[in-house]
Amino acid sequence: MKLNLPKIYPITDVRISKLSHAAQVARLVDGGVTFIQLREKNASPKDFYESVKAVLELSRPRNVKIIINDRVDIALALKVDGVHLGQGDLPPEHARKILGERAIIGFSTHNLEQAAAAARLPIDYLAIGPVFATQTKENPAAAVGIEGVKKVREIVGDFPLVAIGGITSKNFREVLAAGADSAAIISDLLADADKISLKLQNLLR
Ligand code: 3NM
Repeated sequence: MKLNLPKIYPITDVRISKLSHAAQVARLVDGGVTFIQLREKNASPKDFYESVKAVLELSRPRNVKIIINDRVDIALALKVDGVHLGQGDLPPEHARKILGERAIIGFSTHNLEQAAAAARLPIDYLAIGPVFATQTKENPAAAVGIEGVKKVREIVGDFPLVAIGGITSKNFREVLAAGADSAAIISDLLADADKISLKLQNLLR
């Protein structure tokens, strides 16, 4: 079944928010978010596992979907809703075999060729990025811009499409108008942790 993506797709970041994953999720959920990716590039697998467990205690009773970045093992261990994989992670076909048909699998792409190839994989959505310059990801690919999002939309038809990289409350409407179903956002939402809910109000309005 085709995945129905929400317009805003927040991704957690402990360094940027200076909050635990669970504290970020609590604020995001209070702000009305229903779909969140947990991204952790620094903690040990055990610490990330514990963080995910704490998040699930909060998110499950509230019906919020949680997607884990990279770690198929942790997603499987905790029966999380899904995973988001990068070009260098376990290939999506294998993640699908491990996690089963019901898991949500997202896959990052950084150019038109990768996006075209991704649309033929057993995934639920693909992400294109960075759309704009970003400080959040190490060694990002070249920004594809609004034109890149439009081209990916043309190439992938109605495949669920997330745009990521440098998206803010100022440019996210343009990104959606270019054809993205959803805008994934880290720093603009989380950099000032006390304003997460205000930022969301502005975005979701
Ligand atoms: N992936 P911000 S860009 C995690 O291009 C990530 O695939 C990207 O953070 C990609 O909203 C990116 O702070 C960082 O720019 C997004």
